[in-house]
Amino acid sequence: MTVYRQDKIRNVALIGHSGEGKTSLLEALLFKTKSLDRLGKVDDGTSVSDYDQEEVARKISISLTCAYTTVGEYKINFLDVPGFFDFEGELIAALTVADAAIVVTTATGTISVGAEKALDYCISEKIPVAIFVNGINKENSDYKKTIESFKERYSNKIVPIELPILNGFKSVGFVNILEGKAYSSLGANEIAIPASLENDVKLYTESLAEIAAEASEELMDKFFGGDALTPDEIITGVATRFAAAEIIPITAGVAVNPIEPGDLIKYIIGIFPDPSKGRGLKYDNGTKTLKCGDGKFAAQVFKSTVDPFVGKLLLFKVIRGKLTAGELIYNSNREENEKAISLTIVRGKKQDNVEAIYAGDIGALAKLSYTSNGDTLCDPTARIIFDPIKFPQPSICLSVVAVEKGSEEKVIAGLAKLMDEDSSYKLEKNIETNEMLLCGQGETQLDVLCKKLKNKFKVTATLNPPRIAYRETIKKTVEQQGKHKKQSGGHGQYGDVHIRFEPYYDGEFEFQDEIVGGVVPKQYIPAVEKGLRESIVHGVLAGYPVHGLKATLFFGSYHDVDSNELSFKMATGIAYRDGLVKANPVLLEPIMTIKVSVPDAYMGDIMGDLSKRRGRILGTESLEGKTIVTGEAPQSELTKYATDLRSMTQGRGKFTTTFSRYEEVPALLSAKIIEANKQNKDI
Ligand SMILES: Nc1nc2c(ncn2[C@@H]2O[C@H](COP(=O)(O)OP(=O)(O)OP(=O)(O)O)[C@@H](O)[C@H]2O)c(=O)[nH]1
Ligand SMILES: [Mg+2]
Repeated sequence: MTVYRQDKIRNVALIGHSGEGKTSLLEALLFKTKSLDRLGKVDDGTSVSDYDQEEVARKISISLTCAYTTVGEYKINFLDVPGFFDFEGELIAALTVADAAIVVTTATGTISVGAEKALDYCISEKIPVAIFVNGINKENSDYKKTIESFKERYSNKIVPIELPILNGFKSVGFVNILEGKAYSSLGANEIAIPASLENDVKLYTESLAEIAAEASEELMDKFFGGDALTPDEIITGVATRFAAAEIIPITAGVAVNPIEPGDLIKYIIGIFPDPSKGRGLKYDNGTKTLKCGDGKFAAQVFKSTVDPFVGKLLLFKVIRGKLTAGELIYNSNREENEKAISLTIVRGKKQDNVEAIYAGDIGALAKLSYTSNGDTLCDPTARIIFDPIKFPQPSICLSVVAVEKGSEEKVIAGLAKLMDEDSSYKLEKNIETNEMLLCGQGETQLDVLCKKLKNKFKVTATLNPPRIAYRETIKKTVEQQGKHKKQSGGHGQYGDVHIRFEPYYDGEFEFQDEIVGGVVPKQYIPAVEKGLRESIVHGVLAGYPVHGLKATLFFGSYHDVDSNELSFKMATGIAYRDGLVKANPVLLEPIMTIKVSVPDAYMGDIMGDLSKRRGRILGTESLEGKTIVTGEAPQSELTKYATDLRSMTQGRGKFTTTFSRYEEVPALLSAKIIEANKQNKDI
């Protein structure tokens, strides 16, 4: 069996905006390196990476997929990441284990939001990142202008290492600037550098040498001493600076037939860091880092795929030591032993059995009993627990409802299983509205989950806007008698209470006993309080819980024989219903504090939009080149804010909300809510 050692392994995430060619590029690279004998297509549903039923149907990636290829003694693990913003969790998971990333972007001459976000994330996390400018064969594509746009935003970090040779919009070859050589299509033959590119090549070669020189004192001395660096020295220097995330190499090509990925594979092998030079993984709350290397086995699970028949397939990266098939391992998160029965390396949905996986490499395990996504697996005698993967917090919640009666449990169980597949969503019960809420990054993600429920677990669920947890209160003080009297032979029933209902600003509910002279006997007073506590669960307007109510029992009467606890409870209910209606009852709605972070240019739009949502702006501040708008708005106006903010800012905005307080609903709206509630009840 071939053993891939650390210095011969590359873990590369393909990231960027949706639809710019990541999955196609992966296909092209697998084909070029002969891991495939037929080039699949995303559009036909035949690509290695987009194999899931939903991916085929939607023609976009939904899940992070791993696919390896081999080139001589090298093994490259590609992680194809969905670009659609709803699947940001997959990006975070991939970049936790990748040692470098490639942003795939189209040669439109501008920077897409997805490319910008992916680059910004890599820069902030110091992840080595390169750019592949794709689609240079498309009409109106402009490779040079695209480079200029990146340079404008990321200044001198951008370093072209390859130039495409184009005939019109047809790619006929490329110049590998690192080598200073030109090749015909697919690197078939070395050719002369076209005269039209000579100037550019000269310019880029000179700047590359200077960039490489800055990698070490030795190279610096040589370079500034007037000696030219050798191609090997240039590659070493560029590799060092790339691994330190100081430069962003940029290359170009075509990901679909006729493919032309240029020398990307050569760059991955030549200048991309091997896992020992990667960032390693943090543990002990970010205070310590374990770099990839020898020792006793430790691995991080970063992706799980659920199959209702086969079970879970878990992707992991070995950080320390090696894992041998059949070995007993320990899951430090669950504190359980597991056996590595089925050990494989994966290319999309295809798995190849292996005897062992070494530090730095990515593999897959099936048939584990306790392990979930994000867990640490290790040698039982050298326990370690890596910090959890920081999945993004959900920004939208919709109510999920089982379509077929009686299938509620199946829906919940299915969603709970799928959670392992996509750890960036949550399923929670809203006790107040009695709804199951499915919370995630966007409506597409939640919709995909429902489709997966159907495909994988044969159960149908729909998504609705969540019910708002309205409340009711009163604005006026009233005194109300409630009398319950029944005399129908035998024992009768008699209870009579006078209760003062008044607004209460210090809390939800308070009961006070002001009975003097035993007009309501002591033993019945707890029944009155109990009756009130049971009543306030439903208000008199639309049945929402009542808050901010004080009830004082100040008078009443009883009957020696007929009075009992039940009668007083009944009388209390009457007083409550009759009294609250007169006490100017109003609906209250939850008000949220919202913080929206957007590039400055969107500030005006965001503020205007919040005002339209009955919101108010509390302030704005600048933070790291963004404007943070803080405001307040009713929850009912924000249920689909995630979707709206995305379209207002092309995906550049982020927001968080926290509950602030309850406030009275404006009269017109209140009437609508009450009416809608009546309709619902009538159905
Ligand atoms: N003309 C041309 N079309 C391309 C090229 N690369 C990709 N495409 C097409 O662009 C579309 C999207 O490509 P994908 O590979 O699915 O893009 P992606 O980046 O994986 O998209 P997500 O998975 O949604 O993030 C497909 O129809 C491809 O055939 C290219 O170099 N030239
Ligand atoms: Mg894709």
